[in-house]
Amino acid sequence: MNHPATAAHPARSSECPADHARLKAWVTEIASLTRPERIEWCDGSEEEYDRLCADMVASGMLVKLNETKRPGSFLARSDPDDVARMEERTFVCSREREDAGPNNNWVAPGEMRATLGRLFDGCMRGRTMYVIPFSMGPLGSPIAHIGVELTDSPYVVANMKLMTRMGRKVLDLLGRDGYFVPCVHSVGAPLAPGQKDSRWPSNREHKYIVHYPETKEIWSFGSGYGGNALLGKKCLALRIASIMAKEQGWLAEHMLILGIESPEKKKHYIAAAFPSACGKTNLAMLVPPRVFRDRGWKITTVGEDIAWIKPGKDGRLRAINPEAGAFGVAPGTSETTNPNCLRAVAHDTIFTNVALAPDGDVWWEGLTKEPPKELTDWQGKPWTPGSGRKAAHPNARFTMSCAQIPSVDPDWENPAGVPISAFLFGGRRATAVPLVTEAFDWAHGVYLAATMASETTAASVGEVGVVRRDPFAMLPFCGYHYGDYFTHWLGMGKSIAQAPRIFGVNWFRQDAKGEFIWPGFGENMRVLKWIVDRIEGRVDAVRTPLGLHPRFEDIEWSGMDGFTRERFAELTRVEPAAWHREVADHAALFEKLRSRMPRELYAQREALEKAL
Ligand code: O2Y
Ligand code: MN
Repeated sequence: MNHPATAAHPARSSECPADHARLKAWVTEIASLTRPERIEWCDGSEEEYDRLCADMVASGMLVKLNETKRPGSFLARSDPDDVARMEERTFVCSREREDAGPNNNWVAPGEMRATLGRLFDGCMRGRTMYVIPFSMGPLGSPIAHIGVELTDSPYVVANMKLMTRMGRKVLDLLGRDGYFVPCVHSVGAPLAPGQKDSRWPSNREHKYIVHYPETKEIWSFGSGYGGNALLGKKCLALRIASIMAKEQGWLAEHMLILGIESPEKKKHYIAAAFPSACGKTNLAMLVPPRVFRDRGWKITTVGEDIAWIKPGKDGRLRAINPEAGAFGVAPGTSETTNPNCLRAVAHDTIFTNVALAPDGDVWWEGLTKEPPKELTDWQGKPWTPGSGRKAAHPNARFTMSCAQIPSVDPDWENPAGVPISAFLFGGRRATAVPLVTEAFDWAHGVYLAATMASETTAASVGEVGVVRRDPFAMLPFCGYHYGDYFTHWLGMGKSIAQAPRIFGVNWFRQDAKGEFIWPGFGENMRVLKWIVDRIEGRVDAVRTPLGLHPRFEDIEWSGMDGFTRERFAELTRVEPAAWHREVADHAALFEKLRSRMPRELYAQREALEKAL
C-alpha cells in the first residue's frame, strides 16, 4: 500500500544524477515540505517524454490524436476554472513594496512565505515530484540562464520538454556549483491513499504565482495551465529575468525576433513587442506576399514571444530566444493567417483545450471557414455548429518545438544570438495611432514604447475594446517598478555604440465605417521593408509631431492594387484632438508611476504636446 511520504518515510527517488550539493539539498528540503510519493529526476530523453505521455493517456489526462492525421500529438482538456494566466493571482514579493511598483500585486515576503508554507505543506502527497533542470537559451550560451522546476504535474514535464532545453545535459552544465533559479510548482491537489485522480488536478480555491526578486525564487500553486505552471516562460524568462537584466545590464523582453533577408541577401533582425492578442505569432512567422517572394525577400523566425538581449563586443545588441518551443493560441490560426504555424503543429504537438474531431484530429474556431458537423468540445462535451458555444476555448493552445517551424532561422540556436537592427512596438488601436512611426532617437523611442496601449479583446481579461496602457507590452511581465524599467531602457541606449532604431506600428486602425484600413498579415511585409529601407538610409521620411512617417511612394505597393494615396493618408493621419487626449492619458500613466519616473520622459511628453 502507498503510504504518504513523511520524515520517517522519505519519498522514493529515482537515481539522483546531480553532483550539486545545493541543488540536492534544495530538492530534499522541498520534498520534505510537499511530501511527494516519489521523486523523479528528469533526463529530458525522448523515452522519458514518450513514457510520460503514455502514462497520461492511460490516466485520461491526455487523448492520443489520430497517428496518421496528427502524428505524435496529444490533446489535454483543462479544468474549466484553469484556462489562462491569472494576473490577479500573480505577485512580486519584493522586500520594499515600492520596488515592485504599482504595476505588480505585492504582498510582504514574510506574509507570503507563511501563506505558501501552509499551502505547500503536504501538497504533493500521493504524487510524483519531478525535478526538471532546464536552460532558457541554447545550452552554454553566454546569454542563457538555468532554472530547475520541481513540479507534481507530468503535463508540465512534457510541455517543458518541448519549450526548453531540459534534463541531463543541463545538470552536466550546472556542474557542482552552477547557479540556477529555483522554481517550485504544485497543482495543489494532494491524493489520499486510494483516491482516484481527476483528469486535470488543480486547486479551485487557492491559486498563487509568486516571485521573490531578491532571492530570485518562483513559487506557483494551484494551477496546471500555461504561464502559471511552465515556470521557465513568463515567470523566469520575463518577470525574474527582467530583474536580473536590470541588475546586470541587459534586456529581457516580451518580444518576437524575426529575420528579414533582402534579394541581395542582406539580413536584418527585428525584435518586436506586442501585447497578447495582437498577432505576434503571425508576424514572427510571416509569409511575404508573392511579389516579395518572387524577388527573393525572406522572413525567418528566431522566436515568437520572448527575447533576451545583451550588448555584444561589437557594440550591437544581440538577442536569443530563451525558449525552445512555442505555447501559442490556436483559435484564429489558419492557412490564411499563419500557414507556417499550421505546418509546425502538424505533428509532435500537445494541444490544450481545442476541440476533438470524430476522426481523432483537432479543430478550433477559424481553422476552416465551415466548422465540422460534429465535434467534442474543449470540455469533452458533444458539440455541433448550432450549440451556441465555442468548440475550442478562446485561449486554447498548442505546444510545439520551434524546430518544427518551417520559417525557423538558421541562427535561431546560435549561442551568440543575432544582432538587432530595430525594435518595433505595437498595439491594437482602432483610432489615432498611425500604421508606422519611426522614433526621432532612442529616448523618443523609449517614450513611444512607454506610452503604448492596446484594446482588450474577447481573449483578454475584462471588458472588450477598452484601451489599456501596456508599456513595452510588459504590463503583466515586468518584475519591478515600471519607472525603474524605463530608466533602465534609457540607460541601455546610452551604453551601446550602435543602438537599434525604434518604430511604433499599428495594424488595426479603422475607418469611419469601423473597417480595418490595413489588410495586415502577410501585407505587413510592406512595412517591414520600409523599416529596412530606413535602416539602410535608402528612403527619406516625413517629420510629424509623433515621429517620422513613410511617404506613400516609399512603400512597395506592387501586388496590392487599389490601396490609394487617400486611404494611406487615412492610415497615417495625425489627429491633434485625439492626440491631445492621448497625451493626457500618458500624463495619467506617468502620475501613477511618479515616484520612480525618469525626468527624460516628462520632457518627451512636453515636447510632443508642444509639437501638436
Ligand atoms: O494563458 C496562458 O497561460 C498563456 S499566456 C501566453 C502564452 C504564450 C505566449 N504569450 C502569452 C501571453 O499572455 O503573452
Ligand atoms: Mn506573450
